[in-house]
Amino acid sequence: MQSLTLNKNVLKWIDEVVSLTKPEEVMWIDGSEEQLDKLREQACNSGEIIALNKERYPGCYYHRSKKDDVARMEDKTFICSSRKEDAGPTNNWKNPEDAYKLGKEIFENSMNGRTMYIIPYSMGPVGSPFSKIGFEVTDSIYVVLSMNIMTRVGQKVIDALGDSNDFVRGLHGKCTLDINQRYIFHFPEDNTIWSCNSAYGGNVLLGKKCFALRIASYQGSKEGWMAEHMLILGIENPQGEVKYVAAAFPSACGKTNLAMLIPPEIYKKKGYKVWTVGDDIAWLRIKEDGRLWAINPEAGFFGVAPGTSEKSNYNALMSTRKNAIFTNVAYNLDDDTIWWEKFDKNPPENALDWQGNPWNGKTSMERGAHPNSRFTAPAINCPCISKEWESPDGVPISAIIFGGRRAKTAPLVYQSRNWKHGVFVGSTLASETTAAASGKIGVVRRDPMAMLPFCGYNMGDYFSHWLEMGEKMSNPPKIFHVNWFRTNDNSEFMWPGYGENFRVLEWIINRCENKVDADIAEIGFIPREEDINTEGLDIKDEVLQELLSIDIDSWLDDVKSIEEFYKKIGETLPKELREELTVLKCNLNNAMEESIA
Ligand code: OXD
Ligand code: MN
Repeated sequence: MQSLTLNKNVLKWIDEVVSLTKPEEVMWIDGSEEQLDKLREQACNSGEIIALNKERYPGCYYHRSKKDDVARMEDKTFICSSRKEDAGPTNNWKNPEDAYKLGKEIFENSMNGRTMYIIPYSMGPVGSPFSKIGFEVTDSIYVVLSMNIMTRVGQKVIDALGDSNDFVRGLHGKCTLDINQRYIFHFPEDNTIWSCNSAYGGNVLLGKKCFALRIASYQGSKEGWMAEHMLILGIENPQGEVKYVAAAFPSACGKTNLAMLIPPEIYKKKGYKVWTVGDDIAWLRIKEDGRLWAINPEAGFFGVAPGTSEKSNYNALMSTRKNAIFTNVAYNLDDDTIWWEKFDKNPPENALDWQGNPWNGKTSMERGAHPNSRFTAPAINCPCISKEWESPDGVPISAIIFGGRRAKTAPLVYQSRNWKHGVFVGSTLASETTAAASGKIGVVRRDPMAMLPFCGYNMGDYFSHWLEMGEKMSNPPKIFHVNWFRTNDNSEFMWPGYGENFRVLEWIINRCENKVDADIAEIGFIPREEDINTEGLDIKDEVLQELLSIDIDSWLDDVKSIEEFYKKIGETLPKELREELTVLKCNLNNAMEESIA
């Protein structure tokens, strides 16, 4: 097939990849529906995907990956910088020479008898000053079809690239899917990603975590911008003004739910609305107005299926009703539809489970869908998608929100004193494991800015970059921390969560607009009770009081755990953050002494 480009940099690299992997055929993905339709048909014929019920799920397909290939594999993920210290203490590191050598051994002849697909894609709207271009070479049609949902693909991307050498070179091969030979290598200094022996989205849709977070965070540090693991949403008030916030949460804290939140009835009646710009990744740049602006570099959602229902996240569910791909969920043989745990109360009786075994959802004790089964859905399907979601200029960010799952320590919401303190709050972000996940409640895992698995360089240098970005902004976003997961003595959640989180967002926006005062506490600004609107919410005053309270003892414990974590970061930890830790410790010790006196 004719190459889609005359770009010598691209062609030279493709030649190298072809002579390494030796595919039988090479196909350039031009992004046309005609070409994609042929690939869909071919993948249906080979059994790689199954077409779902055309009336109920038009344009949707079902896919399964291997039993041992169902999640991101952090122990197989490497940052291959020339110097080990540039990968830092939180990443696995491999010397680039060794990684290329090992990769070449695995990829050699691996596409014999297969077709190699070359996918030109843009992260961000094509041509936006925020956007970046990548190529993914793959031997999987599933990857082609999924990349076509998650990114902008095809000839228009090639045209935007012109003869530039500024593109990320991604090589993916299924090889033999051998878990022992599975690697996800990132070469930040070469704009290169190699992923082999996996077919699971998080490891093989190279535009997402590999490029848009790991490589892009490195690029951002060199070029003066930021790539963050953040949702972006807009909050519209009854006057029609929209304010945007970006929010970072570690996994299992409800990021997609917050991104697509439906405000409580009393707010809806008044005319408040929430608009989704993105649910997972934000690329942020400072503009001439001294503010931070953000785009969502993706074009789709790669969401966790189980737990998604009309009740828990109507907007996410509706996003999957056409042109979506479902992976590792249960397949209903009676009507060619899909099902997962908590989808509804009516599991299919004549189905296949996520491994393809016969499964009766009414009688089986086994799960139908894998806990990390996924949907890949076009963002444009989302009923609350923002009209700015593809704006090449991005949206201005009023607030950055960090959040974790903390049973006791963190209050419902607090505001940092300033940017530097906010960076401290983000750098110490943590979440606790739940009983369901580990059998042990309250094991704190530090996940700075929710970027622990995704920061493509040294975490201490990443913190410095955050501080430098703050220095450059005349009007930086205010930084907040939220915690929807505080529990009472009976281990019950005290805050209702979901749509009711809108009440906290309202306080955050009011703070950004200087509309409400707050109390200054040891850890930052805490809302006054009367400033959290509880109209229409069944919550007792003393519960709200407790939700906003600070338990000095558990904060002092937290300080110890932060000290440990900072020790691990080592000498690249910026001194500003050490100072913030000292301030926090002093504030807490003073409070403790006062309470004893
Ligand atoms: C994701 C993740 O899949 O953070 O978005 O793991
Ligand atoms: Mn994520």
